[in-house]
Amino acid sequence: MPSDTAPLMKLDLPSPEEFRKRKVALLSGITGQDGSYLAELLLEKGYEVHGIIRRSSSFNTGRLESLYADQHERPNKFKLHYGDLSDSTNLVYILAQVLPSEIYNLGAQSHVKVSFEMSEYTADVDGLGTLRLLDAIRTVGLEKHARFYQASTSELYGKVVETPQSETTPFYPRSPYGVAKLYAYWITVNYREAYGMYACNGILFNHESPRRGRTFVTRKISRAVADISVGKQHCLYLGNIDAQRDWGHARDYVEGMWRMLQQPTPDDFVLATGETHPVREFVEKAFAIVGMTIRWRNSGVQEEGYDAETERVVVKVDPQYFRPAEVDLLLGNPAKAERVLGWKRKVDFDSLVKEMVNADVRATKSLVEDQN
Ligand code: NDP
Ligand code: GDR
Repeated sequence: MPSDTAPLMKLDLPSPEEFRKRKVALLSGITGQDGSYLAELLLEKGYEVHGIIRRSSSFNTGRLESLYADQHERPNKFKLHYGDLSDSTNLVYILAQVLPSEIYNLGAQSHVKVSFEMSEYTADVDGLGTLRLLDAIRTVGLEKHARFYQASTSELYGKVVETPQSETTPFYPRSPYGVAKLYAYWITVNYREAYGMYACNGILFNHESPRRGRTFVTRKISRAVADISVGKQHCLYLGNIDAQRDWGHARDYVEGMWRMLQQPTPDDFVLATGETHPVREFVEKAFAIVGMTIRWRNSGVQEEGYDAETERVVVKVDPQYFRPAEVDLLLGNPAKAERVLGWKRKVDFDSLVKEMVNADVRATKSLVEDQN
C-alpha cells in the first residue's frame, strides 16, 4: 500500500481470521427499524453488539426497549455509544474503542420526501457519512479485519429503466436521498476495489414492520386504520396512491444483511420479494382487516376512498404529500441473493399488512382503555 494511504493508527491486531472469531458488531442507525431487528438477530447469534445513537432531547431508544436493560445488566454484550455520521472524530474514537469485526451502516436520513426539504443534510449524512465511516475504518487500521455492510436501496433505480430490477439494472435516482445513496453505493464499491476491504452493498427494496417509522406510507396507513376503527381519527390523507412498491418484512431483510457479511468474498445483493403492489392495494387490504371495504371515486378535485357499507369517506388524496419527482414502480429480482446467500423472504404481502394493522389495533385499543 502506498504510504499516503496507510492507516494512521497501528493497532496490534491478530490475523483477520482470528479477529473475526470475536464476533463484535457495530451498528449505525441502531435506534431505527432495521437496527433494532438486526441487533436482536446478532445478539441471538452470540455477537457482542454496539450501537451508535444520537443525542436527542426526546427518547429515541423505544425500539430497543427489550435490549436497553441489557446495556446495564449485560454490558459486555450490548452497548450504546453517542455518535453521529456527521462527526468523523467521534466515529474514529468509537471504532478504536469497539474494534468491531462487522460494521453495519444503517444510519441515514431515510425519508425520501424529507430529503427534498433537507437535501444538503441528507447528502452529508447518507452520502458523506458513509465515506466518513469507511475512512474511520482505515484510520484505525481495520480495513483488512472488519467487514462492512452499506444500507443501499431500491431508490437507486428510481425512474424505471427495466423491471424486475436486479444488481445489473442501471441506476437513475429520483430524489436527493437516492442521489446521496448513490454516492454511498459507489464509495463502498470503490473502497472494496481500492483497499481490498470486505465491503458489501445490500440493495434493499422496501421493508416494513410494526416498528416502521410513522411517516412511511405503510405505517401511516396501519395506524390510521386502527385509529379510524375506534373512532379516534376520521380520515387518512395520502399522496400518490398509484405508486407501486415491492414490500417485504424487515425481520427477513436483516437476516439477509448478516448473510452478506458471511460469504467468502464481498459482493452486492438485491433483497426483494419479487412482487409489487400499489399503495391503494395496501389501503384496501389494511381496511379489510378491520372489516371495512374501500371503494374509490373521484370527488372532482382528488380521489377519495369510502367505506362501502356506511359511504363514509375515510381516505383522501392530498397533494401536499406528492413528491417533486416520484419513483413510480419498484419490483426487485432477488435471484442472486437466493442463489448465493440462500436467502428468501418468509413473510408475504398479506401477512405483512395483517401483522402491521393488528399491532396498531392492539396498541390503539390499549391506549383507549387506559384513557377510560
Ligand atoms: P429508520 O429511519 O427507521 O432509521 C434510521 C436510523 O438512522 C435511526 O437510528 C436514526 O437515528 C439514524 N440516523 C439518522 N441520522 C443520523 C446521523 N446523522 N448519524 C447517525 N445516525 C443517524 O430507517 P430504517 O431502519 O428503515 O432503514 C435503515 C437503513 O436502510 C437506512 O439507511 C435506510 O436509508 C436504508 N434502507 C431502508 C429501507 C426500508 O425499506 N426500510 C430500504 C432500503 C434501504 P434516530 O433514531 O436518532 O433518528
Ligand atoms: P419510500 O417509502 O419513499 O419508498 O422509501 P414511503 O413509505 O415513504 O413511500 C412509498 C410510496 O408511497 C407514496 N405515498 C406516500 N408516502 C408517504 N411517506 N406518505 C404518504 O402520505 C404517502 N402517500 C403516498 C410515496 O409517494 C411513495 O411512492 C422507503 C424508505 O424506507 C427509504 O429509506 C428506502 O430506501 C426505500 O423505502 C426503499
